[in-house]
Formats: sequence, C-alpha cells, structure tokens
Amino acid sequence: MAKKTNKDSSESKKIEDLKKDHWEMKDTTMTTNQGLKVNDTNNSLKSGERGSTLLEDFLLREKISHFDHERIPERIVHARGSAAHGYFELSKDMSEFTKAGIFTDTNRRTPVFVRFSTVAGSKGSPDLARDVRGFAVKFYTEEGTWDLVGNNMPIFFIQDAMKFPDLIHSVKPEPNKEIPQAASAHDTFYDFVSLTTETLHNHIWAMSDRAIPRSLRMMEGFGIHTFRLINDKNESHFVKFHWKPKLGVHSVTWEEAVKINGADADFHRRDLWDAIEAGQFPEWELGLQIVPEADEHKFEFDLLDPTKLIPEEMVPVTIVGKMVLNRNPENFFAETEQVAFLPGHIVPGIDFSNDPLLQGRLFSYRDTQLSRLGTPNFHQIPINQPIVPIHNNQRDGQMQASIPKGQTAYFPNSLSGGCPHLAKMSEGAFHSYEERIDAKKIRTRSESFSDHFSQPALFYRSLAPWEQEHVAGAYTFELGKCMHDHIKERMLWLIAQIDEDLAQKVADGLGMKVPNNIQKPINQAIGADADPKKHEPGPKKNYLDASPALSQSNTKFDSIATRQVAVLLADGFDAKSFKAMKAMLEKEGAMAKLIAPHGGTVKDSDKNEHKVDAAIMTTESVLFDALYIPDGKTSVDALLKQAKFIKFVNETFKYCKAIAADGEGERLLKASFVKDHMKDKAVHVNEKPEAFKKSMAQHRNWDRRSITDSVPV
Ligand code: HDD
Repeated sequence: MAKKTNKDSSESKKIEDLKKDHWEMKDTTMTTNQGLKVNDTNNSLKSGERGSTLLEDFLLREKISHFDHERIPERIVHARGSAAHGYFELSKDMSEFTKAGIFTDTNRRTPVFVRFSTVAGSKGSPDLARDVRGFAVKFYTEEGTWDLVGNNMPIFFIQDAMKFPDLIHSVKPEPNKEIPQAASAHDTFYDFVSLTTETLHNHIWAMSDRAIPRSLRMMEGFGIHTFRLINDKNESHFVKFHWKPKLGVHSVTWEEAVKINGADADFHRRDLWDAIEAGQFPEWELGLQIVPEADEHKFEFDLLDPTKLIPEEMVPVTIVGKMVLNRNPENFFAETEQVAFLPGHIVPGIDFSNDPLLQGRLFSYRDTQLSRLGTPNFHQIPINQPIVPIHNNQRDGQMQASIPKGQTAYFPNSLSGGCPHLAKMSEGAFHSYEERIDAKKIRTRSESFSDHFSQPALFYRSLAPWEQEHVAGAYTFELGKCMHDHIKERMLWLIAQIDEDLAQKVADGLGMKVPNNIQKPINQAIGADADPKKHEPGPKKNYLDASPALSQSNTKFDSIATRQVAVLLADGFDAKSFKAMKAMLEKEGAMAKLIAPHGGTVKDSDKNEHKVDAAIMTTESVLFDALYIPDGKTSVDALLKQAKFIKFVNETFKYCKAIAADGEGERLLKASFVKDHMKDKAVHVNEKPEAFKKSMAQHRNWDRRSITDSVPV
C-alpha cells in the first residue's frame, strides 16, 4: 500500500512546482530575450526620420518574429476549452479493489488540473454549441500522472477507434465550404449517423439537454470506458468512473443557447472563471461502478462496448471522494492550451480493458501532441510535468529543456552504476495486468456490440416529459437543417426504432412521414466480406423500464448557490425591499446583478449609491437565472420607458425562470406577457424572499412550458 501523506503539503505540490516557472511584470524593466535592457519598443530603426527600416534592427526582428510564431495548431477535436486547478480528496479507502495511492490514502490531497471543452468547434467558437463536453482530469499523483480523459455523457458515438476520423470528419464543417462552425446540424453528420447505427445512443444524449449545460460546474463527467482496478493481490475488477456535480445537473434551453452565443460567446468560460475568483469553488464527487471479473458476461450488453452504460440501478455508484477546483490558471496558453492529456497515462492499481475505442485512444493522444506541441519533450512543459522526479534514458529532441548529466544514456550500463535502475513491483513499479489471452488475430466487430436501439430507448423512456419534448425539438431542429430528404427519412426510420411517438413528433415538425417501407439502413461498421445479418442491430430490448439516474428531473434542487439574479432598477428604488432580497441571495451564495437604464451608479430611496453591474443595452436576460424587480415608483417609471426591460421580463418568463417583484415592481410585470399569469407558481409578487429562493432552486418551472411558445420574444 502507498505510504500515507500529509494532506495540505500534497495538495500544494503541483502549485509549488509551477511557481518555479512563474514570472511577474511588477517592478521589472523591459529586456530582450537575451536580457538586454530595451529603451524603445515603439519605433523601428530607420535610415532617417522618414527613411526605410534597417535590416539591422534586431529589436524589431525579435519582437515580430516571436509574434509570427505565437500560435500552435489547435486541437483537432476539443479545441475550445477552459481549465482550472484544484485537488482530489479520497473519503473511502478502496484498497480492497485497487492499490492506487490515490484510492487508498485518505490523508492525501492529489493536485488536479481539469480542462472542459466542446468537441466540434474551433478554438474561438461559442460556448453554447449543442455538443458533447470534454471533461479531462489530470491527477498529479505521488506515483506519477494519471489522466482520466472523459466526457459529460457516459457513452461514446462509436465502438472502435478506427471510426474516429470518419465520425469527426462528418461533424466538422463540410470540407468544400467550411460550414457550419461548431454545429452538428448538417447533412454530412446525419449521413454518417444514419448509416452508422452504433452512434444512436450518444446521439440521443447529444439531442438532450445534456448537450447545452447551464454551466460547466453543473454537469456530470464520465470516464466512459470500462477500466480495471488492480489490488495488491493482483486481482482485477472492472470499473467505470463517474463525476457528480455538487450543484446538480442543469441546462439551458436550445433557444436560450442560440441567444447566449450572441450575447456572450464566452458564457461557460466566464462562469467558471468568475465562480473560482468569487471563492465559489466548483465541486464534484467521484463515484465508482465496480463489477467483479466473474460478472463480466452477466449483462445484456458488452462491458467492452463504449456505446453502452451500466444503469446505476443495476450497479450502484459508490462515492469515494471529491474534487474541488479552487484556482484559475495564471496563463491560458501556458497551461490550458499546452496541457496534454493522454488516456495512456495510468498508475499502478489502474489498468485498461480491451474496449477497442480505448485501445485506439492509447495511440492517438501521444501522436497528436507531437504535431500540436511540436516535440516529444512535451512532458517538460510545466503544466505537464509530474510531481515526482523523472529518470530514464530518453534524450534530446526539439526543445529539450533539462540538462541530463553523465556519460550514459542506455540500459544496461555499468558506467553509471546501472542507473537509472529498474523498480520492482514491491517498490511501486507498474506492471500490466496479466490477462489471459487465447485468440485468433482477427479484424472484426464483436457480435455482442450489435444492439444499437435498446439503450437509446432506455434513455428516452427515463426522461421527464419536458426533457422528452426538448429531445424531439432538437431532432427536429437538426434534421430541419439538413437538405437531403433521403438522409432525413433514414433518420426518421431509425428514431422510430427507438421510440415511435418521438419519430412521429419529429416527422410532424419536418412536415414528413415516418417511412415504414424504407430499405433498412444496415450497420455499415463491418468489413466488405462480413455477413451484414450478423451485425444488424436487432429490435430494441427492454431489460430495465427506466433508469431515473439518467433524468435531470432527478438531480439536486437544494441550492441556489452561484445563481445569477438580474435586479432591474433605476434611481429611487426602494432600499428596504431590495435589502431584504439581497440579504437572502447573499446568504445563499447567489449573486444579485444590478441592471439599470444606464451604467455607473443608481441611488436608492435612502439616497445610497449602488454600482450598476450592467446597463440594459449591454446585457440580455438569457445570461441570468432569475429576475427581481424591487419596489419604487420613480424606479419602475424609468424601467417602463425602455421596451427592453419588458422584453427582459417576457424572456425570463418564456424560459420558465423564477420572477419576483415587490410593490411598484408589479407594474413592470403587468406591462408584460406575465400580466395574465400572475398566479404562476414561480412568479412571486410581494412574497417573502424565501418563496423566490424555493422557485429558483427548482432551476425552472417547466409547468409553464405549454404557454411559453406564445411569448413574443
Ligand atoms: Fe478524444 C482530445 C475525450 C475518443 C482522439 N478527447 C480529447 C479531449 C477529450 C477527449 C476530453 C480533450 C482533452 C483536452 O482537454 O486537452 N475522446 C474523448 C472521449 C472519447 C474520445 C471521452 C471516447 C470515450 N479521442 C477519441 C478517439 C480518438 C480520440 C477514439 C482517436 C482515435 N481526442 C483525440 C485526439 C485529441 C482528443 C485527436 C485532440 C487533442 C488531444 O487529443 O490532445 O488525440
């Protein structure tokens, strides 16, 4: 078992390590990269005041040349991302299953660096694209670095890494016109999906609200693949990793997402940064689903198939610890851009399974860092360095940043006393799990991977009615953006295999019929000589009526912490009602943001000045979780003069958010669509702040949704 460590010193190890590479601007004089003091960085060296610039100007050349090379290739997928530092702390000793120090030492705080991302869009694409979110965690453990490179959905689109380039080429902008950016709603993606039925499970998740999170802090994370845990007796158990957010799983609606992308393309990035700066540290529990080796074949699906989840109702998730993100990076490029995650980075006590998607990933990530970061020495970049020392005979290469001493760079040697010498397993060396293998070398897909409809159907059945409506809306939107009817028909036929009502709703929206005599789209993920019948997805099976854990309607609704409340006000607003509401919001960790007809400050009825957070022209309702209008005649008179305040109220109502008004504030509601819905359970006029709090904690009042289509915004 790993030795016990001190909690605080272990958490700060990576932070201290990074400090060696920090440098500050404060109290410094400008120099060149050679340390030469610079006295003019504004003018090039010329032959006379109005003459040509001289080639001799090394100051100009150094500055411009460095600038010319400032960019590196963006990630081929997951280019758009945001990251933070933090720690993982174990609460339950798991030494029965694994010898990994991170899962056996409850005294340890393991430093982590976590990067969240969208998949399809470029580096500058908007945050609220309908997309899977990457959830990559780098654990700097005492036994070396472990990367858990997951997503916010528990399954993946394809079963074999060999299909990854096809999947990504189909969803990326179409190659002739480089359109559309950060969007799956186009023909090539649906051409591929409809011909590759294994994609349907991840695809229906991507059509659900999971693909448009309210915040990166409010989404789950999953390791997806089945991995192995290995204990000190070298026994293996299968395991799946789950991250569960403390704030619950919450999303925005698609219409909001579209508007947020225009109002604040950095919505998620800003939200993560601001929460950490405000000391509201994002937090997740880590849960493990553990399956004994002996139970490997007890399921209706194959544990090695990454398009399948193990319902929590079949194998419970054991919470073993928590992760807290408590520090923003110092520099986006040095840390967030240059961090390199590799699923192949594991530590003793954790091992791979034969999932063919995982196996291919073990190659791809190292390979991609070579072109992205340009050198096999990418592990020397500060953010990528482990917190334990490295000793081996690998040498040289571009950007070698360390200076290995001595005469030898080979093993075995006697000239360096045989060092670095090999480590025994008893000294903590890694040793691959000795899985027994007796098989033919064969290029095929296991027939046990052929059920493609049962789990999408389980997912859809498990959703609340409002979630199901969002799924139907998403399919309709996405297919509505496709130009080719034969692709839409194939999709409708496939959706009908998942759920006939769902297919009918989508067909109605598209103005089409669900085809029943279509030539079945066969599973094309097979070789040219394989027998398609053996791989054809059969009709859906029902081995579990519903998995409540899959629905966001069963998430946490116990807190309004970090929620953003728009307070609409102008000079003369009532000091007393505002103070009571603000006190409640502050106590609960929510943020009151003052929105006024102008920037600067506003005065309350007691003549106190308050700083305005945003003038109405610079902000939009979709950036907030709820709305409050304090009492005050002159204040509300001023709000009524600008139609955008009424739009603000209408939109807040349309997207089913909580609204509160005191005294005169009711007049703004009465001037809006809300006037006929004052009895709505999440509209609070002259009620105690507690009532507003309860509605906000529900995230949305979905009961309202039957009327919201008619709200004119
Ligand atoms: Fe991948 C990046 C997650 C399958 C090839 N992937 C990347 C990132 C995440 C994932 C979160 C961004 C890491 C970061 O923030 O730097 N990828 C997944 C998950 C998968 C998956 C959860 C399936 C379960 N990926 C997958 C396959 C392949 C790749 C099958 C190739 C065969 N992924 C890559 C890559 C990337 C990458 C091209 C691009 C940038 C990078 O690696 O560092 O190698």
